[in-house]
Amino acid sequence: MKFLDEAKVYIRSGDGGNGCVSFRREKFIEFGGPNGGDGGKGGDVIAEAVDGLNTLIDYRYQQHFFAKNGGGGMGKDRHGANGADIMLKVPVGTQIYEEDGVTLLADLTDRGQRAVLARGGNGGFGNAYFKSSTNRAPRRANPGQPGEELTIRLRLKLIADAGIVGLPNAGKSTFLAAVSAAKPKIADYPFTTLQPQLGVVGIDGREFVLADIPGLIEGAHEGVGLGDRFLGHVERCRVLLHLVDGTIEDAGAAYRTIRAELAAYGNGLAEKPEVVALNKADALDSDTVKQQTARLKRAAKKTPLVISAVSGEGVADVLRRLLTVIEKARTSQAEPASASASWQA
Ligand SMILES: Nc1nc2c(ncn2[C@@H]2O[C@H](COP(=O)(O)OP(=O)(O)OP(=O)(O)O)[C@@H](O)[C@H]2O)c(=O)[nH]1
Ligand SMILES: [Mg+2]
Repeated sequence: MKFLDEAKVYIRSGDGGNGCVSFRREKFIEFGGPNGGDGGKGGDVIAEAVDGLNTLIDYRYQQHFFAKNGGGGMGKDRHGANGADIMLKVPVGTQIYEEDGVTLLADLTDRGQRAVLARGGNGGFGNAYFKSSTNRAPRRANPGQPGEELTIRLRLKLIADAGIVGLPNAGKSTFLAAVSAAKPKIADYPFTTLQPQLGVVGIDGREFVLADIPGLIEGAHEGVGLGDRFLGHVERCRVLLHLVDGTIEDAGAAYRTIRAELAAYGNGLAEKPEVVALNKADALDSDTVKQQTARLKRAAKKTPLVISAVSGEGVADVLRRLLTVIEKARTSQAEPASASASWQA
């Protein structure tokens, strides 16, 4: 299945049904009085985060979603039927923006979480409603209120606990494949990975989700290479794993390149906790390991772990470090009321 993480969708909620003007007319009953019913409410357009979806590909094929209009009120005090809602099923982690792509309407981070995106119009009152002591035969009824229409943008930001960043060929996908059941494509040319991949990692009886994203290169924030658009998928991670290929010339320079891109992207990525690892140790002699570690340490201002995604050396240490940060974040997160709470249906 193709991966798609952005979609533009046009939605319209239902109009309310009109109120009805009607009078009771029966043989032998004088002054039967008004009996026009109210119109029904128009349907809402609602988004819901569901399990089992991990792309927005469905929205490539259908981009228009209309809820049903409410039915008109009728005589004999009959209320119009309410219009049916329409439900947009989206993967967990989907953010919904206004057309400008900046104003956030809803952030659906939990399974089952819902947001009403467009409210159906209320039905109009029928003439029975306007009956009073001074006007016992009102001839007016309200029209239904119109629904809302708007264009929205859906943006999927995968929910992973940890994300791997690094230059192309650093061994990110190899690492993911080594520690999880994920089967990303691995090859010795840059930009093997074209789409983010997720894997579930088990360590010390605990689990977390690790994301592998396409490699970054200098200028990614200006669109060079695959650009930095996939960085959105590590925005929600609690910790980054920064992999540096030990076989390249200068591990320190590679590190700085990626850090510069993270800083240029913004959104808090540069401030995230980071575990730094020098990869491909199996292919290096001990002098080179020492040199590269020293360069990397100078650049990162902390001692990197030395690992090999191929031989497995040091990999468990990396996972434990990641897990420590993740667990700490999990326990300290006393679930502050989410900013989008008012949008939940
Ligand atoms: N010797 C050795 N080779 C490795 C190691 N890890 C990865 N490689 C090799 O490095 C090459 C690139 O690995 P990938 O895992 O595809 O790298 P990537 O970072 O995912 O690259 P992109 O998806 O292009 O960004 C492959 O040929 C791997 O076999 C390692 O620990 N030791
Ligand atoms: Mg890859």
